[in-house]
Amino acid sequence: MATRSGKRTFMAALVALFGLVSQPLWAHAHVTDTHPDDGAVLEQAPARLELQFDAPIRITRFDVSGPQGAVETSEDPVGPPSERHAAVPADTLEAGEYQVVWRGIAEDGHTMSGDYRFTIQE
Ligand SMILES: [Cu+2]
Repeated sequence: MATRSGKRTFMAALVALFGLVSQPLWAHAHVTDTHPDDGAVLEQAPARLELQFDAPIRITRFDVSGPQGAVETSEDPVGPPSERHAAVPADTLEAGEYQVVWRGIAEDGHTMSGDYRFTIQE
C-alpha cells in the first residue's frame, strides 16, 4: 500500500475528510429576506426596515438614506449577532427613493455587505 498512488489516495482522502470536518460550525450567512423587498414600490411608508439572514450575523453598519439624505432610525440594528435585524425610522418616511446599505460579520468571520432600495409613492 506504500505505493505512490496509494499515498496520493490517502492524502486525497485526508484532504476530503478535513474538508468535511472543517465544514463551518460557524456558518456563512446569506440574506433570506429584506423589508421592504428590494425594488419594492410602496403606497405607504414602512414602519420598520428589516434584514433577515439564514444564520446569525453581527451588523456593523445599517445606513438608510432617502430624498433628504441620511434617515435617523430610533432602533439601531448594530448589536449582538442575530438572524433578524430591524431599524425603525425616527419619523414617518416621506415619498421618494430610499436605500439601505448594510455591513456585517458572519459567525465564520466573513465580512458581508449589501444594499437594497425601495420607493414610497407620492
Ligand atoms: Cu463565510
